[in-house]
Amino acid sequence: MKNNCIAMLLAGGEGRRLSPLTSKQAKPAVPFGGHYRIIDFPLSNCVNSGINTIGVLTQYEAESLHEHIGEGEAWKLPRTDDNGISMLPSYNVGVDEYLGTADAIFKNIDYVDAHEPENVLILSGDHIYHMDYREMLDFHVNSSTSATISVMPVPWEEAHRFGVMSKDDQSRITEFAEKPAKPASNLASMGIYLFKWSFLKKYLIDDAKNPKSSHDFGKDVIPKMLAGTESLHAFEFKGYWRDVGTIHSLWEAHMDLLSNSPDWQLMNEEWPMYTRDLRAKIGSLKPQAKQGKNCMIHDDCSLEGTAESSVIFNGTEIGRNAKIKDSVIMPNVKIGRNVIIERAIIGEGAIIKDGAVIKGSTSEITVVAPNEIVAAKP
Ligand code: ADQ
Ligand code: ADP
Repeated sequence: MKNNCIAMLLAGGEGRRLSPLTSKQAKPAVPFGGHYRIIDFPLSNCVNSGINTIGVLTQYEAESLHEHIGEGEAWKLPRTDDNGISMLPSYNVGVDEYLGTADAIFKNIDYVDAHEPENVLILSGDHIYHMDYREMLDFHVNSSTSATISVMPVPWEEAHRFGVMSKDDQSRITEFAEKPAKPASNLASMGIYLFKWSFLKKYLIDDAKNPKSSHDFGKDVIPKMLAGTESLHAFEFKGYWRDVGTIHSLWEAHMDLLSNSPDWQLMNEEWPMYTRDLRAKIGSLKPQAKQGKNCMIHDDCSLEGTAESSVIFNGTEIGRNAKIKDSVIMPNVKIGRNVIIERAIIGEGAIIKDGAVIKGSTSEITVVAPNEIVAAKP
């Protein structure tokens, strides 16, 4: 069946910079925002944008994503012959050579072909945002282009973490550099691409034949396209978007949830969020709990101590006289009495014993690994 646009969601990265949160989990499966996982953002965006065919490309710790997504019912997208969420492995088990993001799509050309899409939307599994992809698709179609990259300005000091570019007054991309040491622009690629499938397929096949390529979109495929005859277009996204690939950015994105900014509301009736836990409905997060000042605390946790400026996930227990501040407490964490936690991220299932003190600094957020046991210093 002819399908105008399908999405391919890259969810296989190892997420080394999010270590130790990613030691047993793929980066897109890391908890976010009280009861979600990072991958819920692009998946919910697809559902809300009317994109109902999604291939999820897995690789590193794929099990954690399979467990979360299951058959896709939570997103109302159970797999049928024509649409739904499909889990697609992006490498051959037993072959340990690691290839990049473009290779993951290349290895699934047959899946895309089977849907005969006009356009393919490439998404990342490590971004926090609400975006109506139909606006990008309209821009893409109206510009009669084969390739559109979503872009937004980022702070200059962070530009080196991104692909950065320049564009002309027709929104055509004139220069692109992937993670340059000295960025010439702060207009960043959001790693969200919309391609005419016939155009992308040709470049993927060429790239796969190139032994010098690392088979990555940002490093290899986009620069090759830019050197070709067709122009690439930049679609400027106006909204909240954060790449949460580092511990600091993951922590900051949680603090952004508490800032009550009019530009960014996680709970938005017009843009519902879906996740595996069906209890996760609008309203079940309390922005102000009785013991919590400026906190987001899941209904399903018990708080005997006090919390300030923190996000506390489901299933967490916080003991008497414990003090939590500027922190992210992931699901099912047990925190004992008289514990002090400041500027930290506590991984899922960790146990913090009575009297333990965990403090980050202004420059560094402290992380406790999932399931780690932390005792008080004698
Ligand atoms: P990065 O974020 O560094 O830069 P990278 O982490 O390599 O890109 O990959 C993006 C996504 O693909 C991630 O969600 C990751 O999990 C996943 N992934 C990586 N390798 C994969 C594989 N082999 N199979 C399946 N999934 C895989 C990119 C762009 C930059 C841009 C930033 C914006 O390259 O130009 O600025 O995204 O965040
Ligand atoms: P990070 O940059 O934090 O490591 P990513 O998951 O986005 O997070 O991966 C970035 C790089 O890590 C990739 O470009 C690749 O070089 C390497 N990488 C990702 N997954 C694997 C893997 N399964 N095996 C080896 N290297 C990997």
